[in-house]
Amino acid sequence: MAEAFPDIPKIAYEGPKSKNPLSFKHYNADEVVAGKKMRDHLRFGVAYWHTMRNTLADPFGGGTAVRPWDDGTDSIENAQNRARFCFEFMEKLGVDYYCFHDRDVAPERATLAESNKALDAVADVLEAEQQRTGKKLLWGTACLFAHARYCQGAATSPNAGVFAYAGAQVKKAIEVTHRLGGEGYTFWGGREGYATLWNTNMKREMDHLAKFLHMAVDHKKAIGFKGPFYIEPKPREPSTHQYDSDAAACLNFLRQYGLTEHFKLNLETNHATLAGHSMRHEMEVAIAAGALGSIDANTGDELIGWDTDQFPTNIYLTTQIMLSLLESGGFTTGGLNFDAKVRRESFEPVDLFHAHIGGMDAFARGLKIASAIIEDGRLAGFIKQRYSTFDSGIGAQIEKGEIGFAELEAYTLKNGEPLLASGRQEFMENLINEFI
Ligand code: XLS
Ligand code: NI
Ligand code: NI
Repeated sequence: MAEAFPDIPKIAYEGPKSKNPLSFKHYNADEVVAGKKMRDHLRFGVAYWHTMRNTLADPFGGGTAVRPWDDGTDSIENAQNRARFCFEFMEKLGVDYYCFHDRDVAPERATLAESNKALDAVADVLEAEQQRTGKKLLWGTACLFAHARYCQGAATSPNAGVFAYAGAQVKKAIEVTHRLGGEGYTFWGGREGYATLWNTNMKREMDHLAKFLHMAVDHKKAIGFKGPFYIEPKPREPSTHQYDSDAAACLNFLRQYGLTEHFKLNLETNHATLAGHSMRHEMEVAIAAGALGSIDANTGDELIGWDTDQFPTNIYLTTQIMLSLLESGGFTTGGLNFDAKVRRESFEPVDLFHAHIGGMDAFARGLKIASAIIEDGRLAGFIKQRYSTFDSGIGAQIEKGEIGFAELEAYTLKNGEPLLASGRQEFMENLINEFI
């Protein structure tokens, strides 16, 4: 089989002085930073839907992507070839993981049985390619938002037949993920929300979503799939409001319906900002609940109010992400999946390389900077000091839960006005910039 990227060699680390755009300036897979190889900290993944399937259409115009290896048909053969080319891409790029939706890798057919058969036929190739290359599946998922039957939701559709179809589809997607040794499985409920409350019974829809997720947990146990389930929060788009709107809403939903122990979160930068949060905020919410699972690494545009899914290049952003990640102990099953697409103007195959190389280098720098900040210790030292009144005396008693309002009143009557220290925000911002 001819190569998809015949002119592109394996991308090598050439260091910061290199002027070769098809080289890494900072990502050096086997270099040890903070006690671990960079590849093991970062666990990069290629998003099949963007890299292999996105035609780069937007609401104002059709696709522009030039992908000579794809014959444009929905034949099984084309799907299988595409799968092989995805592995060529990962090999040349030196990325260890990939993620897919069932309908990215294989075409949807007229019946569930035929669609499942198509998926199996492509999974055969994915499995063989994984064995050939050692590449791994970070997570799988089911596309419950593209087909017309899901226009009013999948697990939250008002139609029980649609709920059933979605369940059957997820059953198969989990099985295929399991077969391919997937390290996790993601639920992103793009249409699990509403377009208008005028036609919606929110309570009933949320109850249904919870039932659906419980069924998924039961099935996972039944087939022995050990990887975690992830919920991927997003506030809206395509729905007006998505029930999994942000990390806190997801965690509350999971808790309310007794699902907490079975789910972690897959956080996406662009979704965080759409929800009115920073990515670091979302990460800290998840980490505080012991629920950080994986990351969809991308970024939005400050001036465009939708999920533009751009490749992350902002070192300040990657530093924040890596700082929270390192402080939390790093990934176990998760990774940095580039849920990102090249711009519509960047239609050549080589642009896929530029995009991923840039994202990988940006995260490599974020990792090194975050590790240097931690090693330096001043940031953590300041924060520790800032809360030090809770380390002893009345503060320690509060944290231990030993006292109540009566003791606080007695303390305050005796001690009067507390002595407050500056928050030093500008000092801290300057300190971070020392490292960037
Ligand atoms: C869309 C989501 C989607 C999920 C997988 O906004 O990011 O791509 O990651 O279904
Ligand atoms: Ni995503
Ligand atoms: Ni997204």
